[in-house]
Amino acid sequence: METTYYLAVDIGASSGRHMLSHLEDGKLVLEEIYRFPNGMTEKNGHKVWDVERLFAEILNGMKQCVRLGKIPHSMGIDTWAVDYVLLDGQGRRIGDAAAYRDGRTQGMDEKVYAHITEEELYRRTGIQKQIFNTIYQLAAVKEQHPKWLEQADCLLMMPDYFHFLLTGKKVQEYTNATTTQLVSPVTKDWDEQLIRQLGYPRRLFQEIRMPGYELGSLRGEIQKEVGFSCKVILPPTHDTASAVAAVPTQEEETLYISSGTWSLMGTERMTADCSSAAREHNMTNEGGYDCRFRYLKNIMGLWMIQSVRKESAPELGFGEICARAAKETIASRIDVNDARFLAPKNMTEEVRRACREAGEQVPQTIGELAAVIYHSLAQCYAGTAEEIEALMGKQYPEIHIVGGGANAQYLNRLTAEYTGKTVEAGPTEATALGNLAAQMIAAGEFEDLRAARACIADSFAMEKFEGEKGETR
Ligand code: LFR
Repeated sequence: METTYYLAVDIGASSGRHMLSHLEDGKLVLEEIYRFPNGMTEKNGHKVWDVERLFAEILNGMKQCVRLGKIPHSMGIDTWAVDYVLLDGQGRRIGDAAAYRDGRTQGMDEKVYAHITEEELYRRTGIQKQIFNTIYQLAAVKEQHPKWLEQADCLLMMPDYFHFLLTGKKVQEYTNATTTQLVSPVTKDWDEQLIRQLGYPRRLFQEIRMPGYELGSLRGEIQKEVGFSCKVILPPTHDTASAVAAVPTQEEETLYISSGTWSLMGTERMTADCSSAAREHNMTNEGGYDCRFRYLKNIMGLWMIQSVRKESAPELGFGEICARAAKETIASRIDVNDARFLAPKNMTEEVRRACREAGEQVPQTIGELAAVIYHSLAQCYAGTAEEIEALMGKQYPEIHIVGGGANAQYLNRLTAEYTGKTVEAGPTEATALGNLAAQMIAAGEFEDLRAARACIADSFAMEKFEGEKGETR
């Protein structure tokens, strides 16, 4: 029998990859066929994404399928959330594709709250306040480039834009749409009244479609360029939604951390919790696969260590950095969720400044810096686990850590120690696996999410770290 391949294009803030998958003896086989770097660039004083280059890389990776003789039955793209492009009536981009860490959203919360209070906004959307949410980004456009909003015919989130370039079809995938903070968790559709209240043109927002939706086939021009045709099936296009779909568990409520540039820690719920308690804890209710809610919290994550490495020790691998950190005894801790670490000019200096201001020992070497960051992250995970347990009214004995960060054994060990819980690390390719799972469910390879998760658990090795609270503190 011929093998059926599926292609996930998974683009994160620091790199993108093409992952090809198929089933063999009931197990998922995953093959990385192409990888490319990503990162924000500066343009006209703003942080932006180079979407032209990203799309060229998407096509480059697709051509690799032809070289390997493995043509996918379907493909789907996932990326980070909240960022978008504006298009005119001819489908041409208006302005640059701004990156969420760009400073133009500063103060935009107040602009939004002039139309709707923060409390009411949370009650309506269940989305945590992050100054980079699309709702605040659009407030910045309204203030700084009102013409763009007038000219625009359509807004597409990043993966929807790439899907549009591939197929010519404009839709808005649900999981990523919820990160705009303009979607109702009840109707799972655009909150028309909210959009009107804020004065954003309604025409910008496209029809929302659930993961698994068949968008169409590659446009003729694209087929010619890459050398094949295949279906485009919407995965959970928000990378975190894909990662959560791939958490290898059969339990309905587990605690997970999707660990990458960000650490997203939370659980799944079948209904959103838009209570004031949830808002005060800055929990979010992002849309997930199968209409589940991703009840989670954004924690600054490995972005801090990636930045420090780039500035202070680009020659060292993360493994070596962890090894050096493990030898340090420095006791300084920082609040990793402080907005000062979102986009500092220099992360190394910002971490040192925070320690200095708190009267704590100032880390000097890369080992000391990494020790402060990793310990502070693990400490934050422990605090967050307690918050989630209090809000959910239950205890979780285990944490699943998925995504690239699950490779950081040192951090996994610290997490087990600080939380006192068993850490199950892996799979590291959760984002791509969730993307692929949605495609394979759509193709009938798996009956449902539960079956896909069981297969993922069976196909990849996990590493266990037993927690004994107190050891590291
Ligand atoms: C992780 C992530 C987070 C989102 C942040 C910004 O890659 O998608 O879930 O809050 O990036 O988009």
